[in-house]
Amino acid sequence: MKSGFIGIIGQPNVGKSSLMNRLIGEKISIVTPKPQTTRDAVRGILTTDEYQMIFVDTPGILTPKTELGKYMSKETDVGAKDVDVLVIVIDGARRFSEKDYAFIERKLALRIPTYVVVNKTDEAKYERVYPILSKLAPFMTEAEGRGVIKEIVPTSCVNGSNIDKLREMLASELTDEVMYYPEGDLTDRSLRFVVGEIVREKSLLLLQDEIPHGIGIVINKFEEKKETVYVEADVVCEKDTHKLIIIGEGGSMIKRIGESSRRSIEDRTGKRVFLKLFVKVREDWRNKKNYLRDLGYEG
Ligand SMILES: Nc1nc2c(ncn2[C@@H]2O[C@H](COP(=O)(O)OP(=O)(O)O)[C@@H](O)[C@H]2O)c(=O)[nH]1
Ligand SMILES: [Mg+2]
Repeated sequence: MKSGFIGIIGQPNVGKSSLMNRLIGEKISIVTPKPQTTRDAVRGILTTDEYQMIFVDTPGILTPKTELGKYMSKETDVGAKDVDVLVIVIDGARRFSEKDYAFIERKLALRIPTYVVVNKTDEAKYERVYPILSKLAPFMTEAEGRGVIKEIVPTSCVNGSNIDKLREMLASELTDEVMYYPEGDLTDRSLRFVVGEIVREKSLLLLQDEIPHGIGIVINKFEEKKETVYVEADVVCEKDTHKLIIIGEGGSMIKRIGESSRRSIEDRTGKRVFLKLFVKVREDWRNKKNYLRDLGYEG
């Protein structure tokens, strides 16, 4: 039985969370088309008879503009440190920039076994992916001051292409001989945290573009019983106008967010879920330490 930690890093929106979910075969991290969906380093755990892989999904590289941004940036660093293997994810459908190149070079200097995943191959034409591969080619050979990319793996989280192959490669890198988590654990996070993430995901998916980045969820009441889960949560936003939009006409929007969240939590737990949502305004909460703490973004 082998085990180890695998950090998943890269730019926002390239599919890091989707990749972790695919590798584990369960939805652990929330996924939306919007950048900066992931705010915390979330561990996803895959245990088989042969190994235990602990993936660390991260918010991704960003230049922090708010206190929340600083927190997210720290969480990304956490996910890239003290891991046994690094997976750098690139969006194959987007242009590969000098910044991407420099980022990979810096990570190779850490001399952690590194795999580069070129994701979204279902969307990316070969003409797009090829220049990326040729830019990465120099990293396949030794140079001073850095390690080499062990393998470049084109993947798709939509059709599952090369996911099994990548999982096998990563399994071959595991060297620890400890079970870090009990069999059956899918994440290091509590159900309470997961519920907050689900409500945030449904809010991001259902709301228009300008609001999502300013949304946070505070769980005020959480009672899990044998057959039921009872939750009361605040959907926190930054402006009165946002509050009106989140509530929607006659409460229609918050009702949709609530119903869609409830279904998702029921799927996850197999229990009957009672969910009450309240919309609150906290001006500029992303820059206020005490609000950030209430929202769970601490440290
Ligand atoms: N077409 C396509 N879309 C993908 C793929 N992987 C992820 N996505 C989409 O890309 C967006 C961002 O994904 P997410 O996993 O949240 O990216 P993250 O910010 O890097 O964690 C979502 O809309 C996903 O559905 C893929 O392989 N192909
Ligand atoms: Mg993510």
